[in-house]
Order: sequence, then structure tokens, then C-alpha cells
Amino acid sequence: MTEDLLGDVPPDHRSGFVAVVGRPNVGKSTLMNAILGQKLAIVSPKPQTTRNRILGILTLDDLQAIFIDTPGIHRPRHKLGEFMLAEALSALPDADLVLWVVDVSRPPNEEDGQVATSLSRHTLPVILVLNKMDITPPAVLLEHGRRYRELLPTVTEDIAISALQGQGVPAVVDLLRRYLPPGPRYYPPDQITDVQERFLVAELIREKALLHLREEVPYAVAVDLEEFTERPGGAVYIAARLFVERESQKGILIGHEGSMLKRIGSEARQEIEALLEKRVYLDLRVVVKPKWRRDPAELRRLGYYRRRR
Ligand SMILES: Nc1nc2c(ncn2[C@@H]2O[C@H](COP(=O)(O)OP(=O)(O)OP(=O)(O)O)[C@@H](O)[C@H]2O)c(=O)[nH]1
Ligand SMILES: [Mg+2]
Repeated sequence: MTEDLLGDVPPDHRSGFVAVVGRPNVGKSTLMNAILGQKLAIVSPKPQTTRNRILGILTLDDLQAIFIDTPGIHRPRHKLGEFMLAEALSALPDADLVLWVVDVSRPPNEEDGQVATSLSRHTLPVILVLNKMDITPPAVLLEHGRRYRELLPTVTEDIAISALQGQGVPAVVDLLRRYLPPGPRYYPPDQITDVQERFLVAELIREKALLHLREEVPYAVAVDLEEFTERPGGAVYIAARLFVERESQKGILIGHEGSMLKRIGSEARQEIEALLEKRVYLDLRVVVKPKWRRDPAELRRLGYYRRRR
């Protein structure tokens, strides 16, 4: 890559990899999207939304922060969960700095303890991000903040924010500026991620499924993009299979007279059209694939495997 593509940076330019870690559902992906000002990672009220590491690149005049959004750290119950945990922990050796995100409206639980233990094995600066301050009374924020800090006394800084409403988000960027090491720009300023459009499309479909399905069903869903074709006139034809593990889940996902699948499809299509800035035809099918979450070959095919590095 030539210097030209990267642009000129001042002598005091700082850069590096920022691992965004924490237990499920605390707002890691919301925070990364808020910092980037763009929806890269899908978000849902259900834990274990994120399944893969996703890079999000923030380029400013004096700073390039490369965020690694990760799956929530939890105790895995199947091979998919094991992959997700490994994916989350694998971000740490690559990182220059950690944003440890917690939900300060709640006291620490066992999973937060698991995160702290994992972080204690590395000598990285850790910024403790007390998220969801918008739903936390000040006295509770103080008390829970203290209890989170106790889990990892070596925390470098802590900061209360609302990733959802934006309070404190610019202050997080200021902390990155302070704690990332001096370094070059690694990516061209217009590159904001390393994942492909196809991945983002499949994720948007999965997000709508997560949003509308309940209990165990959303966790049993995987999206397999079969076709992504530009049609004459600029429209895009996308066909995807939605995997579930059981016939009963298939029935729920399709819904009464196809109503659920239609709803998921139409909401996903609108977001995909906004992403691609093209007209989209979206064709969804539901396929029962028993125990795919425990099947290494199927997980590999769906992209749930650790990249060798
Ligand atoms: N009230 C409030 N809700 C938030 C805030 N940040 C995130 N949320 C909500 O918390 C839920 C989880 O957000 P995500 O960003 O998907 O959380 P995550 O940590 O990436 O979760 P996993 O990918 O499952 O590990 C969503 O419903 C968000 O809208 C916040 O600052 N305040
Ligand atoms: Mg997430």
C-alpha cells in the first residue's frame, strides 16, 4: 500500500487495536457503532448477538483506532459457544488497549468475573466502560462502579457512558487518544471495516430474526447466504437460507401463513437496501439442520471457525 492511500499524518499520530470485550448484552456493539457513527455490528436485546470478531476502523487526523468487537464472554454450552468464547479471547493478544464494557445498571455477575480473570492474564491498559448510565440512578452507578473496579484493581481508567444515547462517547475517544501508542495509520481513511458486504447482509437478516423470535429459537438461527447477484438495472438479488435445529423452530420462524418470515424479510430488506444503496430482492427459505451448533463441519461452512493467524 502506498503512503498516498493512507494520507499524511502528523508526527504525534497515535494508533492501535482496541479490543471491545465484556459479558453478553452489555452494549459492546452499540458502543462500537456509536464511536464509528455507523451501524457495522448488529445489536439486539438478546445476549449472544455477536458471534464473530468484527473490525471497525475509526480514522481521525491524529488517531486511528481499530476496534475489535467481540462476542460476549460466557460459559459455552455447545461448539458454537466455544467458538464465540475463543473468538472473544483471541482479540486480547492482538490488542494495544481494552475497552471492558459492563452494564452498570446491574451488579457484576459470574460472567463479569470471568471477563476480569481473562483480562488479568494480560498486561494491557484497560478502560472500564460503565455503560447504560441512562438507566442507572447516580447512587447505584457509584456502588456498582466500585464493585466492578474491585474485580480488576489494575484497571487504568473508568468512565460512565450511555452508548445508546451518546453521553460520554466522545470522552471515550479522548481516552483512546491518551492510551494508544504513537504509531502510523494502518488502513486507508475511507476503510471502515475488514468484513465483506455479504457478511453484513447475512448479519442484518440474523438481527431481524433475533429481534422477533423468542426463547431458544433465535439462538438456533444461522443465515447462509446462497446468492448475491447484481441484476441489470442495478438491483441486487439475494437468496439466503435460515437454518434452525428443529421442525418446531421452523414453524415458529415461518409463522402463521408465513407472517413471521415475511416480517423478518421485509425489515431486513429495508436495511440492506440502505446499506447497499440499491434496490434489493430478498428471498428467504427456512431449512432444518439438526444440531448445526454442535457440528464442526457445518460451523466451519457458516464461517464460525477461528482464522489461523
Ligand atoms: N439503556 C441502554 N441500553 C443500551 C445501551 N447500550 C446498549 N444498550 C442495549 O443493550 C442491548 C444489547 O446491546 P448490544 O450492543 O447488542 O450488546 P453486546 O454487548 O454487543 O451483546 P453481545 O453481542 O450479545 O455480546 C441492546 O438492546 C441495546 O440497545 C445504553 O447505553 N443504555
Ligand atoms: Mg455484540
